[in-house]
This record gives sequence, C-alpha cells and structure tokens, in this order.
Amino acid sequence: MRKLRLGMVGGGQGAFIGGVHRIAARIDGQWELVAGALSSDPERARASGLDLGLAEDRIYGSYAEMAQAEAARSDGIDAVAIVTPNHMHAGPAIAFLEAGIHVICDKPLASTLEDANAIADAVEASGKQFILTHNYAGYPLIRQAREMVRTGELGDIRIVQVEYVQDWLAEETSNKQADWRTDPAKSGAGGAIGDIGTHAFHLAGYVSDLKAETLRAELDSFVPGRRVDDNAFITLRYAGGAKGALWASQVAVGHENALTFRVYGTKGGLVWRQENPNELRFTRFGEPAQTLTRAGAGSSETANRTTRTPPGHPEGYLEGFATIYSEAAHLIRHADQGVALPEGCETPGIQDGLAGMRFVSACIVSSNDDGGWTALG
Ligand code: SOE
Repeated sequence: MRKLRLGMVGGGQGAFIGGVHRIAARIDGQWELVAGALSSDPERARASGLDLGLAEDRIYGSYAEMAQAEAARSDGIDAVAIVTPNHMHAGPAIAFLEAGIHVICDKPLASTLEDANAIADAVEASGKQFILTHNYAGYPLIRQAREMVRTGELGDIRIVQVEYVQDWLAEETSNKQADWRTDPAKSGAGGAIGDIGTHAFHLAGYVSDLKAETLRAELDSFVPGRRVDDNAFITLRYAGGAKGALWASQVAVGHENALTFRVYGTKGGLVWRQENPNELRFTRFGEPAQTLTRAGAGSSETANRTTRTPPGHPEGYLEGFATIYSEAAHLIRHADQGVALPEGCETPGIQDGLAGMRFVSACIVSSNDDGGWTALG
C-alpha cells in the first residue's frame, strides 16, 4: 500500500503545531509530506519548504495556488493539513475541499461560527473527509475510558468534570504563539475557551458519550488589557441528566498542560491526567482504587489498537497525535480505495468542530448574561 501524500498550509519556520503534525504524520509510516504553502510570506514559505526537503515545484506561495496545482497533478496530495491560526482555517479548508482534496485541520474549527458553518457546508458539498485534530482523543487510555463508559462499567454517568489549565499566559506576553491567540481578530472571540476549552469540552463528550445541552459560563480576562478570556468556569447539563464542570485557564500558575478528566457513574469512577497519560485510575464503588496502565494487564482491545510500545515504555503527546493521523489515513483509504475501516476508528471530525464552536459562542453569550443558562444549539 503506498504512503498517502500530505500537503501542509502553515507550519513554516518558527511555528509550533505544524512541526507536531509532521512528526505525528510520520510515526506510523502512513504519510509522506510532499507539498506546502508553509507561510503567507512567500520567502519564508520557500525557505521553510527547502528546510523540509520539499521539491521546488511543490513549494507554493499561497494555499490557493497549491490547491489548484495539486488537484491537477496525477501524483497530487491526498490530504492537506491546515495548521494556521484560527482565522486562517476557513479559506484553505474550503479551497482544498472544493478542489476535491481531504482536509486535516487543527482546532478549533475556525475563528467565527459563520466560518465554521461555511466549512461544514463545503465538507458536505465535497463529500471529502474532514478530520479535526482534537489530539487528546488519540490516547489509548482515553479510548479505554470511553469503552468502559460505553460497556456500562461505570453505571449511569452522573458527573463529568474536566479541567485544562496552563500558566503560560499568566502575564502579558508577546511571542509568535501568544500574539495570535490573544488577538480576537485571529483567535476568534474565545481565548482560553477556544484554545484549550474546546479540547476539554470535546474530551468530556468523547469519553462520557454524552451530549451537552446547556451551560452557564463565567469568563474573565485577568491580565490587564487582554482582549480575550484567560480563565473560564463553566457548568454543563448533559442530555439524560448528568452534570458537568469545566475549568479552562491559561493563568493558573504552576500548571503547564494540566488536562485532567474525571467521570463518575452509579457504579464507578475514572480519573485520567494528560501529564501522566499512561495511567488511568478506576474505582468500583466500595472497592479499592486500581491503576490501569497503557498496554498493561486488563488493557482493552480498543486501547491496544492505538498503542505501539509494551507497558512501562511511556507513550504520550506525539503518539496520541499520531493516532489521529493514522485514523485519518484509514478514513481516506476507506473513502478513496474502499479499504475496510479498522474497528474503533473514531476520529474527531466536522461535527466535533461545529460543537466546539457552538460551545465557545454559548460560553460568551452566557458570560455576557452574567452566567445565565444558555442552550448549546
Ligand atoms: C497552547 O495553549 C496549546 O498549544 C494549544 O493551542 C494546543 O491545542 C494544546 O494542545 C497545547 O497548548
């Protein structure tokens, strides 16, 4: 089976997430990067393409040129990875979908709900695959937790509690990563809720298998002059009666990338921490807590399918991200070549992206209404 050909929009010299996507795409050997419009500055785009060893005729000065040229080649890209700031997702996503090319897009889906809806319309019209890199859904123990919830090991879910807290924006900071994330014209109206709250919201739904219906939110910008939120406390009501709480913060001093998930049902509870992702704490009511380990004793089929090394050899962020890329490859081979989809290939897509954008909008509406209950739509 040939490798799938990947193009990239964004991710040039000095970028962060583009490099992560490239490593993730390589880990399972399913992809090769062959083309790029790596920067909106043509000189940087060219220098970045040469750094990555791309052929000169596949280093493009703009995404529009790249979409057209790649669609016309017999060896054109199978998919494009969009790793630009949020306000630059819709343009390329729609251009590549219209050119008949599958899209893998960084989160959140867009900077505005209008852009998000336009991307969703283009996905539908094109019939192409759209994968959104909510990469935390790629961890083996997250897959195991999801399966445990689905098979009833926790009983009826009552409480979902998720927090995603960092401290890197605790002061006014200016650098390439901070600048666009704190500029509402680029990030969208959500700050911490868009950047990391959407990951937490997605993970809560992914593991609990529940749909959030309404929320109330209190958003703050603690750093003077900041134009987007840097701290969010959110309460959620899920279909079926479960209750949720979500805390997203980029000013929680002492926390680096502390994404923690807790879910409690009538029969048991689970706790997972992204900074120690090879362990899942499971307690059956009335029994001592157990530590389940990635690929260890009792590891589920679903978890085993998304892991690579034996227990005790830590896997983490890059491998979880790689699972999303490998599942993207499965979805594309299924769509284009009729190859059967492996079991448990449950990758975030356009609907998750839309849900994330509705979450951001509802948080802003609720917070402006002094924390009033707001439907998620
Ligand atoms: C910065 O807050 C950031 O890089 C996010 O943008 C990513 O989505 C998250 O995975 C790590 O933190």
